[in-house]
Amino acid sequence: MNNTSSFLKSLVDIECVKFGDFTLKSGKKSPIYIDLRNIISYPKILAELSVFFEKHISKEIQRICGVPYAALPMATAVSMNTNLPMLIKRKEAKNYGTKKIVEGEFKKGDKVLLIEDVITSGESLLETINELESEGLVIAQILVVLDREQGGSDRLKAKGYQVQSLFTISSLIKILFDEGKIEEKLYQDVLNFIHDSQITTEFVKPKKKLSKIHPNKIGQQLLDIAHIKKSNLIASVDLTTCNEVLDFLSKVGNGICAVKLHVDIITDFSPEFITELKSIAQQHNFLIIEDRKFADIGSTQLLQLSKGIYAIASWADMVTIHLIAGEASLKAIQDWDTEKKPGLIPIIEMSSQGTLTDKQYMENCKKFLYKYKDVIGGVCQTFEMDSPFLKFTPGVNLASKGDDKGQQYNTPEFVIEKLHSDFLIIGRGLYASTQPEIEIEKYLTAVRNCDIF
Ligand code: S5P
Repeated sequence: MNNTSSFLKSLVDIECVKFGDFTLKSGKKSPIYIDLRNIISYPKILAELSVFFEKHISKEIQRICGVPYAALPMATAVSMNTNLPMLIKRKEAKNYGTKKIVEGEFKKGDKVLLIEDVITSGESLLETINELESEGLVIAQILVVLDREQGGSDRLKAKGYQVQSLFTISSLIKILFDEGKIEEKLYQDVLNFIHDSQITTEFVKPKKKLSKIHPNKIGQQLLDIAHIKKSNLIASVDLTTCNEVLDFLSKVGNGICAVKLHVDIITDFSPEFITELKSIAQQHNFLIIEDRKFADIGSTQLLQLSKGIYAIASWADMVTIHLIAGEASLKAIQDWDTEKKPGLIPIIEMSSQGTLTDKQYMENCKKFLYKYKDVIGGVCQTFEMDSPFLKFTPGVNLASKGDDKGQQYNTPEFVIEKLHSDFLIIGRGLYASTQPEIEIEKYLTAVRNCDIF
């Protein structure tokens, strides 16, 4: 028996891997149960595990960090054997003294090996990655003891992280079966279980095509443009002078179906800017979204839409709106009897780290969101919009995973194939490029390869 087989058999012996009839948290039945926490009661086995890890550690690694809690003793063992210093990421920042989230010595740019016990959805790994990265650390390698093969590694891959696992469930049970430790029926049951228990959240659902029909006139216009131009890209232009905005749009206009502005950050705004903007939009055939994120009582919102130097409703095809003020604030716009009214794109779920738009918030939005015909769709990440409402997703970037101010990015492929978004909102990925006219082609290729048109 080789080292791998004897190690895996010992995991069964110490009941870190159990077979039977288990009911998971989700209510689903499982023939296998894995909990590697018990390994701390068997120091010899923990030491053996450390040797498996050590074989894979890349030379550039400067720090080791375990995802709390199960992987902390594993990281400690590896650290002691390799003499690589360890870091601990706290579950919560201390609310006294230094308020540190990462304990141990490090400097920005240090290359970290992240160690995890089991990967299922990849959620806790992602959380740890975000926190370490926001401290300036670089995730150079991720090693996991066991991959449950339920889609977690793919999810991380889509975000640009390669997960290396020492073992997978299927390799584990194959070895146990070959060694006569489990019967063929159990072997098959576990394989079927893996097959049937792919994570059915945001990232493992079938592909969808961009719809062609929308009940709202502006929604329909947006879909028509997207299909004609074979582009579901919305350029978010957070530039601060009229010329910069217009110049940028003249470079990317042919590749986008809409532009999203924050008009209030333009330092030299004048009504002429709007005239020129509309002319470029017409020339290149794209719509205009003002990302005003209204978030007030209904009557104030109507004033904000129609008055002031921006008079947004007079030129924006669509506007964004928070639903924090409740249903009445949406209804006020719906009931507003005016000649020109923009389509509404409520913000249901934000892309930023630590956003308060949790599941409960989204469920509350859902209770009234679909009742209003001015609503075209919503800004969201994992939240699934009911058809025919359209899903708009910001936080898209081909080259970056986030910034140091809370933004979190996904790749275009991930956003379309795993989050099932209809429209991708891209800001710095385009406007911060020195050659946006070349950069947009990369985004267009990425979305066209997803086969949604
Ligand atoms: O959750 C959100 C909602 C929005 S509208 N997260 C976001 O980033 N946005 C906006 O999308 C944000 O205000 C910015 O204008 C754009 C993203 O820009 P980027 O440079 O980070 O791509």
